Amino acid sequence: MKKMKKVLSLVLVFSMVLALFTACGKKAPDAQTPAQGGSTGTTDSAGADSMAGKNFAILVKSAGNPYNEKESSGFKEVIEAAGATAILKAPEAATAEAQITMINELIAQKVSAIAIAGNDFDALQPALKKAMDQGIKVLSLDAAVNKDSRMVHINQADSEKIGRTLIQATKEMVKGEGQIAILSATSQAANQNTWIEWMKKELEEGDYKGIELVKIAYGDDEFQKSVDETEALLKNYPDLKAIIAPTTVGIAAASKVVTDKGLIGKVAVTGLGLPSEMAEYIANGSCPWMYLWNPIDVGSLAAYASMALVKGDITGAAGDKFDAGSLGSYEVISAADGGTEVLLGAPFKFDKDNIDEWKTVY
Ligand code: RAM
Repeated sequence: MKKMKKVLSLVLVFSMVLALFTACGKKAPDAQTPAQGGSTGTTDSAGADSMAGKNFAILVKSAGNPYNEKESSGFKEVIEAAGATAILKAPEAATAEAQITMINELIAQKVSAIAIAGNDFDALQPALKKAMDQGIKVLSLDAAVNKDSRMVHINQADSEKIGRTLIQATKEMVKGEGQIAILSATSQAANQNTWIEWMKKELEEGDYKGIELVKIAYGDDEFQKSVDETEALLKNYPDLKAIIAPTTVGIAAASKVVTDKGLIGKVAVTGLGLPSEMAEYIANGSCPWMYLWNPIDVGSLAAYASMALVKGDITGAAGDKFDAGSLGSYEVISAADGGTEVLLGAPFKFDKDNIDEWKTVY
């Protein structure tokens, strides 16, 4: 019953995403097919024999971020269904130093694989290379580490589409006029930085004469810091018309501040948000609409890729193919940073019409 509802809502969102993008005359991101989303209820136990007794680690950016917890839960479910052990790690703060300590602990534990959402693109290289030199399979998910620090990256959605879509959405929200700001995660986060680069490119290349990007602020994926940074933006730029937060922590904090200060309708918030955290802000109009993918599926796909690397089914080279259970089959492709990646799917658009269907899913 629950599964059926999930499938139905996926079909609903799939058609809405297409309809909405088409209606706006914008290039739609390749919409995620129902078969690729919301897969968490069904994992297969294929490969259980060969995986038994092995330890698979996931090391996310930081603790206390529900997005990261959902990634880890998707990872754990798939690993345990295969008869192996999942080790879930999350540092207190989203720093490279804290992750390096944890990588060294995992090397000492002789885990079979480490899936990491990197807090820095380059700084983890010595630790991750050491892991790979000892036969540990290393992959990144969510936030990539550089190509020499990983065998493959699990990318949640096309970075260019995320960046460009967020600017196009903001233009629509501010009716083509006004100052806008970005509230990001940490200044070192590779995923946010890539999306911001694409936002800047869209601003340069498109028709955005009336729009001025005044500031990029960093809330470090900490709720209170993101609140403080939002308040500073509103104080320093009293004419600000929109805040783009490409982080689930930042978008919720910015929406709360705009709501608490009575600025709904004056300052629009958009970005990447968890439906469960953003439903109230989409309902009250502080965030007219936003985007995201299924973070549980990001973790699940990383788990399937980890096992495929350990089994030797893939090496992480472009053209490698592997089975990701109910998520479907995936192919390793070349990534823009010179390494390789696996692309989960397309982002969904969440607005007043569909948010209630999603707020209980993730
Ligand atoms: C935050 C994290 C994560 C990112 C999401 C959108 O939770 O920074 O890395 O993918 O936002």
